[in-house]
Amino acid sequence: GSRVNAAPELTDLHPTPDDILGDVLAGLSQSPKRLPSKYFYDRRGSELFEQITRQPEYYPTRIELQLLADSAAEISAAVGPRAHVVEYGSGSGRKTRLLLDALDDPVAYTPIEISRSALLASVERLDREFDDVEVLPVCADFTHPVPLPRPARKAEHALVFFPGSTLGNFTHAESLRLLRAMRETMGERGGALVGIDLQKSPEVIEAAYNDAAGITAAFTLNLLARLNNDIGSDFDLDGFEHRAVYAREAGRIETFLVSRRAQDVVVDGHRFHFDEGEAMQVEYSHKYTDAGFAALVAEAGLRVAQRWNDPRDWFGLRLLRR
Ligand code: AVJ
Repeated sequence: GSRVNAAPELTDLHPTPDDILGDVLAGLSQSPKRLPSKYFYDRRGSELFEQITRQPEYYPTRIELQLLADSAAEISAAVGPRAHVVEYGSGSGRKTRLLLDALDDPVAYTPIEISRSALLASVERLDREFDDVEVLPVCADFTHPVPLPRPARKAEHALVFFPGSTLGNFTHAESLRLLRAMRETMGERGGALVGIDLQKSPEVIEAAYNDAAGITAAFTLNLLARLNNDIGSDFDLDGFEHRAVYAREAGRIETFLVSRRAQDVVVDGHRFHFDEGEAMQVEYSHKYTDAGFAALVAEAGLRVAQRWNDPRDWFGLRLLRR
């Protein structure tokens, strides 16, 4: 942030109730029914997600933080000086802090985050901690084109930062669209630093999405509470339960909200019937192989320029270039 005491100005493109309603009606009209995982992240959802990252079973965050700390010097050398860092889904900003600390004279930081409360809290702290980095926050759904703020000081290149294996929450087609958008943002000389959760024992993966304390279940169910609040739907939170299973062939966690009984839900005057045991799909979390990830980015016109894994090969960081 700047050395003077002005709070960074927020570009607020938060989805409107109509945006949310449109997505929800479209998803509930499909068979099987589905809801977009991006709507997990209201104030409460972002808080619950932070709690998930502290559960003993949820390994990705701990490993990625360690990997960022251990690889800081190599990442900095590979990225080069005076970057404009653009982060997709920045959340609490815990990983950002490590990256900005590692990089050589980063010029600006643009977090793009759908949760306004999480974004405001994280930029307030980062702006105070990094005097020489211009913080340019954008509250937006990063799956839609987002106009990038221009830093006052000229950056040498853009670095897209996409940690957390958030890419894994998207289908193959959606991932390609995102990677191609990142390729545009990067420009000719820029790069992207992407975190990917790697394939491993299904027991380990399933436990991470079914923590014993029930935080992930509360996180999944909060989606319904959030929709009730924001678009006036009448989901009965006691009428659904969390289910997360690892689909080996697809290499992904599939999370569902399962209807405990036959019931109807009304959304903006539209009635949707759920059978007893009907599973509504709410999130994917893809787990990657090295070859699978390299093939995916190649399809988007990118290549893996450098790679870092933890010692057990559970989680990886990949530097992508054109
Ligand atoms: C947001 C991608 C980091 O898919 O692992 C965690 C979200 N959902 N537990 C993931 C999530 C349930 C998470 N990321």
